[in-house]
Amino acid sequence: MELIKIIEKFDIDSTVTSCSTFGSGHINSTYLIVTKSGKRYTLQSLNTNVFKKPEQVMSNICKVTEFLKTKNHNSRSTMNPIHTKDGGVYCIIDNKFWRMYDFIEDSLCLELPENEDDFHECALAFGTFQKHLNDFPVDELYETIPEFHNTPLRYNTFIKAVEENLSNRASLVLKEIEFVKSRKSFCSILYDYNKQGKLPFRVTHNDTKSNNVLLDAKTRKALCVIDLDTIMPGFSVTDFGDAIRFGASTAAEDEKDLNKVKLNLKLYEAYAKGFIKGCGGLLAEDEIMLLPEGAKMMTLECGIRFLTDYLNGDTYFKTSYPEHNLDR
Ligand code: ADP
Ligand code: GN1
Ligand code: MG
Repeated sequence: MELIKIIEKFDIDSTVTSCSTFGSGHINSTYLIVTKSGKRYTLQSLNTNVFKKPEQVMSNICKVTEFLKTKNHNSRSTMNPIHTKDGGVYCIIDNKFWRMYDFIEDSLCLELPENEDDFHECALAFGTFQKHLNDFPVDELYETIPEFHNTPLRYNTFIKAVEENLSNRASLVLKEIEFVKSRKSFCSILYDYNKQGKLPFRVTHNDTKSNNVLLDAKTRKALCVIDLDTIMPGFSVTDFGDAIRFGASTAAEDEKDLNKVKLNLKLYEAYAKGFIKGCGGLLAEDEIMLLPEGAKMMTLECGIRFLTDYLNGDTYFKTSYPEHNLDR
């Protein structure tokens, strides 16, 4: 595909001098664009297999970023969508959906936090994000992926994948299937707390990996929350939990040697402190008590999703080799 044809649709400052693939997300395709003046942008093609109504994703992002700009006065602290020459914020070319953002300069994006201070900063960023969105008019948000963190529903989808066995791989993962099945009752506990009035829905990010937040490259302080496609109503404890799942692990998400995969409790503690601080008094006592359950839930849920995708033949997450989803 000729990227230049796409870039030309956007209202950017000067001629493009280079364009290269960028980042390690599992869903979208990202490119780094450099112009003659030295200004940089990220160009992304949104995965429309995952986001069925991409225009609704952009509507959420525009509303949320405008709202956040009233709270964050540093221009590097909020994502800035670039307009197209005809005044929109996306273009569709050859059935692909494209959008562009200002590249946030002098920033660091960590696959895994290097130390407790880094992770504390990630937590401050996501906690503050939640605090800032506390008075966002939630009715204006579309649910970009319905029931995204509904773990009981994810469990049912998994059982369906086991039964359908589309990839013929079920016999290879009997142990993993049993592991999930034996945790069926755990899957619904957060929804049970919600029904009892102990866990409210809030405006949450829903994809709080440490590579979805940028730190300032010089100070290593929290700078900007990115990857805003899944902002929807959700539980504070799942935002906490997904960050722990990914960032408090002693190894990468797809590490094959399970002896290397442990929960680093020092990182856990640093994140918990930063998140509660960032939320600035927003979290109720019950929510704080449920943070550890959020961490267990998101780890189980994400594992269920990877295993489901493995059973379905790798149709959702990007994979680099056949067993990738299973390793994850
Ligand atoms: P995905 O949904 O595929 O995870 P992201 O929106 O998270 O896509 O972008 C992928 C990567 O690109 C990020 O992890 C980050 O490294 C980088 N990135 C994305 N947007 C920006 C930006 N505006 N400024 C700097 N880096 C960015
Ligand atoms: C995906 O897009 P990315 O890589 O930030 C996924 C998350 C998973 C994560 C697992 C929209 O996030 O839900 O937790 O992979 N995003 C979507 O690494 O499904
Ligand atoms: Mg991402």
